[in-house]
Amino acid sequence: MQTQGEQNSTICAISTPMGVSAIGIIRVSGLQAFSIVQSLFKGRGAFKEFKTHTAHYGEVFDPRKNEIVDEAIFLLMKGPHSYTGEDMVEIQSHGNPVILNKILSILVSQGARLAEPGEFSRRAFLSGRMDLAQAEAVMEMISSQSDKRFQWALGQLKGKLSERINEMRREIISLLSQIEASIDFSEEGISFYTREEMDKQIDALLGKVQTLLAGYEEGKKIRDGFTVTIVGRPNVGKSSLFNLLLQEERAIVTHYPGTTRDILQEWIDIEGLAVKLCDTAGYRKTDDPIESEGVRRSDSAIGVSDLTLFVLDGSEPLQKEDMELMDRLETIEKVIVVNKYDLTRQIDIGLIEGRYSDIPIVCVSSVTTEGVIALRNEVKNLLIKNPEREQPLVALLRHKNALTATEKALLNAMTSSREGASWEFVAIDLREAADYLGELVGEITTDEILDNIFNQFCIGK
Ligand SMILES: Nc1nc2c(ncn2[C@@H]2O[C@H](COP(=O)(O)OP(=O)(O)OP(=O)(O)O)[C@@H](O)[C@H]2O)c(=O)[nH]1
Ligand SMILES: [Mg+2]
Repeated sequence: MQTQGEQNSTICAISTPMGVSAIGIIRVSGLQAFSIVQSLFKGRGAFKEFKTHTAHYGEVFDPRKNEIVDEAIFLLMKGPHSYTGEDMVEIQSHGNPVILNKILSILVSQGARLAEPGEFSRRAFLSGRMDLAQAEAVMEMISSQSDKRFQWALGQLKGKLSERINEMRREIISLLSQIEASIDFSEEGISFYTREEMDKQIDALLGKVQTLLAGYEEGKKIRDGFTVTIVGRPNVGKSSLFNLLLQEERAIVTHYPGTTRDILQEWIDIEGLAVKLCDTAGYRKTDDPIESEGVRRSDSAIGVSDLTLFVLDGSEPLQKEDMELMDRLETIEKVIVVNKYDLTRQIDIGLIEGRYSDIPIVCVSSVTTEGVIALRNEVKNLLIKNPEREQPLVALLRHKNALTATEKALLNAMTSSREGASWEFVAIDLREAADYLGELVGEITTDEILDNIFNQFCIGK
């Protein structure tokens, strides 16, 4: 928890990664930002007279030693129109850690304090520049490894989720004021809402909350990544397909059946989605203890997958073991991949289509790469069920928990209302629902919640 003094102090941090680079950036924010930076600025003009959002060339001067440290560009932003909402300066010097640390130490000697992780964003939240869900989006954007995750985080930063939450919260508050009016005028026999009207309104709100919650599983996967596992009997070309999708000769490929014994996992990008791709040991009944363990491991990998690529060898007729494995995968979402399509076809595709009519089939060659684009598209379409989603996506556990609590409070309100409980009881549950939504966007918050969120940020953000 921060004291008032700590919150009012001027903070500084290196905001670029530590290492040698063309430029490095130091951020300074707070009431004294301009006067502190002025004391190490050797250039034309004075910070208190500069216009906001202007850049100034100057030398960085160490008043303690009376020496020049570097040349830099000083970007000045006056509060409230800055990231933190306070007066800010960004010093762009040469990207050498020795220089950057030297500048930092001068700033501290002149009265600034080293920023804690996420403190710039915390100040942005406290000054009302962004709400809590938006502040969380900042961190998500920084750590995004895939395009889809980045797009989701950007949508949240732009307030997509917050708007929806605030809208629902306003609706609940308006219901509450109707109830209060009904209570106030109840002695005169005036009621502003009938029970049916109230039920309808609560039901509509519940629907909105449940729609948001329904997107959580997909949102979580977009954030954390999907798992796709390649399965099939030995020698059908699983490892060859794994290498092809990975674009790297990662797995050992030989013409000996039973080559892969352990599970190999690598992250790949499938049309903007982060996917953990797993190659497994070929499925067959065997007395070899190593291979049996491989098959057992394949089974558990399949159990935690979002999708399996069930590989068949197109240059051979369908085998008993293929069908046995297919039965084992009955409840698992899958794509049938007919591999070795460059060779003379022996497999009867019509037979497979007839037998497994509801499972998509893609023909590929791991040698010529034919069909791989179609396979990637199929995988993406199966992982993302609702590409045209208009609803903001909920992907953070904190948001899911707040929405689940809101849902529960609304259900309680609904039960009270239907059972004819007094308006006061309905109001208590509705007030609770509004508070949970308020927590999500940070209208209602505690230092503990803020510490939990911002401590996960990096220093300098
Ligand atoms: N012509 C042709 N050969 C392929 C293709 N895919 C794989 N092969 C060959 O098939 C043999 C087996 O390939 P792997 O990728 O090791 O097969 P696997 O399914 O991983 O085999 P196990 O690890 O033993 O279960 C190798 O000789 C590959 O070169 C393909 O699309 N076309
Ligand atoms: Mg293999």
